[in-house]
Amino acid sequence: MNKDAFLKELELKAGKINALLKAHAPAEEGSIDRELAAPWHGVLNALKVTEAMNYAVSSGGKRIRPLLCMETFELLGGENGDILKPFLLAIEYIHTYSLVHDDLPAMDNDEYRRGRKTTHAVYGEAFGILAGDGLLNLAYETALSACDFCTSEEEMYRVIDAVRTLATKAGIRGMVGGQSADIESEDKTDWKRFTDEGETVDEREATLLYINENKTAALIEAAILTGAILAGADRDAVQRLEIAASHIGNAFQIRDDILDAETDDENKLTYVSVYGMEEAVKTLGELSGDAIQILSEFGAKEDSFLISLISWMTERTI
Ligand code: GRG
Repeated sequence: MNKDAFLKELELKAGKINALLKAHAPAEEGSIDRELAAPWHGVLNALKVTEAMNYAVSSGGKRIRPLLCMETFELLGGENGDILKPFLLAIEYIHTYSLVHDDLPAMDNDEYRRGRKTTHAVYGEAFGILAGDGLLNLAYETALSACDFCTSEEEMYRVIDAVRTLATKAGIRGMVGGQSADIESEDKTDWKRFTDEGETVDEREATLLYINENKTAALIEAAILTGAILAGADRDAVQRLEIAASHIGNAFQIRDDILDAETDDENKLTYVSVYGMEEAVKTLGELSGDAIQILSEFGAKEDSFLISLISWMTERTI
């Protein structure tokens, strides 16, 4: 697919995800939420949290993760799109919550993201925290609503398996674990560890790889794996796709490190600071090539949107 055709298709597909997000945005005013908020309405601004959540979700992300989920579902022959949609929303809610919390003063302390004020910069720190909490819970509430659209017991099991995968990859064995390691690594200056055998090991590489795999790749894995599971992929296929998804996620982070290389403090743990620019570019190409190879085993064509999306993610300049 040539670049122009791809970008046009991307705009169209991301537009569909945006429309879905908009149609399902929690009501800031309106019947159900107003009823829930009624005892406080006019006394406390109980709906401020939904306003902050919607502000965060509607602020123009690329929607890469729901797109990966949708494309994988199609690649694996998924048929019931009604059980897929709740997961497209859930994945973007989790991604958005992670950005909102990452921007908080206690973490990265960023005032701007995607060219707009961050959620806490507009709504205050407490509402930055609460909007993230709200989005995380809404994600699981929404994903489980897929049960309402299951047409068989087997589909019900797929939904449960997909929710479990999402929760694992977003949690301590995934994104939260990676973010925690990233934060712990920030002030670390001595990376040497002495083993019981009396050897000295430098832990910079292992820590970096752990952070990249979990902070960034895990949610991309969740997107691809939930798409495959909902489409009915068997265990072997899911395991193989997990490898491809991990390569894509790690390549995406290396690209991010390359883009940030000029502005980053050189003590910061990044792929470029640990391995150097040349090695970073080489590994990025290998990871993305291996991922595309695996996806092609599942029938993805070289000129398909999915393969173009992966190339774009790993060659991106924004
Ligand atoms: C708070 C538990 C918790 C985790 C935060 C996402 C994250 C983990 C930190 C953000 C910092 C960062 C550079 C993460 C690497 C992954 C990355 C490049 C995220 C941005 O994803 P895009 O480019 O964002 O898909 P858009 O804006 O397009 O949605």
